[in-house]
Amino acid sequence: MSNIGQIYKIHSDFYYVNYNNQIFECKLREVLKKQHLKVVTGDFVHFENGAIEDILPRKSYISHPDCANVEQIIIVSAIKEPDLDFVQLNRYIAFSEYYNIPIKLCFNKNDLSLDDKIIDKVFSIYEPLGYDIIFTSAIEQEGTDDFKNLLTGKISVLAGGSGVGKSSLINAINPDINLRTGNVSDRSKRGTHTTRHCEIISLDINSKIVDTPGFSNLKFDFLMPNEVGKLFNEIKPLEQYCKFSDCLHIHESGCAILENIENIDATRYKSYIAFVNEAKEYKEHVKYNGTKSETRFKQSSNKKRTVKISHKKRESARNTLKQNIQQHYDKEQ
Ligand SMILES: Nc1nc2c(ncn2[C@@H]2O[C@H](COP(=O)(O)OP(=O)(O)OP(=O)(O)O)[C@@H](O)[C@H]2O)c(=O)[nH]1
Ligand SMILES: [Mg+2]
Ligand SMILES: [Zn+2]
Repeated sequence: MSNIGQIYKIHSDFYYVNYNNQIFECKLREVLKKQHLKVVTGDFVHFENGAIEDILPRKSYISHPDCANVEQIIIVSAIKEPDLDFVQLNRYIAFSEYYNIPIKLCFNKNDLSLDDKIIDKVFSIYEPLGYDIIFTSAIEQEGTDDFKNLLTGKISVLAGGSGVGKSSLINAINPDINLRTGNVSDRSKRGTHTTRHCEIISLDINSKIVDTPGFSNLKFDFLMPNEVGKLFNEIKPLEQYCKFSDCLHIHESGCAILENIENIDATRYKSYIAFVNEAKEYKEHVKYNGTKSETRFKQSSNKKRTVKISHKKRESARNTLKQNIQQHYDKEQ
């Protein structure tokens, strides 16, 4: 009889499975390898005698980095060092929206600079979009109770650029964990992430957090330009009122978004346009090379798995896109 545990960390060919808070080092069964089934951090798996036999259906999946079954994404930004970059933040938000996972926003390093202007700006842009917002300082232990409260009872993942303080925040609420953190100026010389792997950390019986190396190199080169608006909470509800159903909200006549442009924050709209342009490049690439699945994403791996994991009825196009992203990243690794 095999047991069911959760992958808490992967190192090369070794999969570390948490079963009743005991860790088992496992390898993949040949049959899984042959099926090209990819096991990722957060997956629930059947395992026996050091071998992983099967993956259970996923409740959620995100790529870049790969992890499964997280219930919320906490996007961490630094107010300074590195400077707050709204387009980058919007990129993380849009990416998380794509995966349909609830989003919370954490603004860290508020000991370095916290004027009311920044707080007002952050609240005025992101509160109406429905995102919970907290301000923290991992170093001064400010707002860390709010951070802890965000995590209670859930499996969360931390997203955000390198050096914003993700690992430091986890250390701040639980010093026993003592994750490695990096120095920002060293990092820019090295250009590497201090955290290299995804790892699930148990904070208490109900709360788990996945420390990640950030979600690096996110680009909207996997979806069509007219899908980008769905990732923006202020654009999505208006789209139905545009005169043309394929409206990209850039210069079209009868565009409900352009008619309402004064109610949309300029950095949000600028981010939208930037992501549409990335998606346009992707569309051109697809047009030039033939169909999406035959060109950029050649591998057919994970096809079976993706069908199995997507219990929710989703638009078939969206499903195909997700398969494509996963195949794309599988190929890259
Ligand atoms: N002043 C200040 N510095 C902080 C704060 N949080 C983290 N730092 C510093 O920022 C640097 C980066 O912190 P990390 O926790 O390693 O950042 P990270 O987001 O985990 O980075 P990666 O693992 O590379 O993705 C370290 O030097 C920390 O000491 C904070 O609240 N205030
Ligand atoms: Mg880190
Ligand atoms: Zn429009």
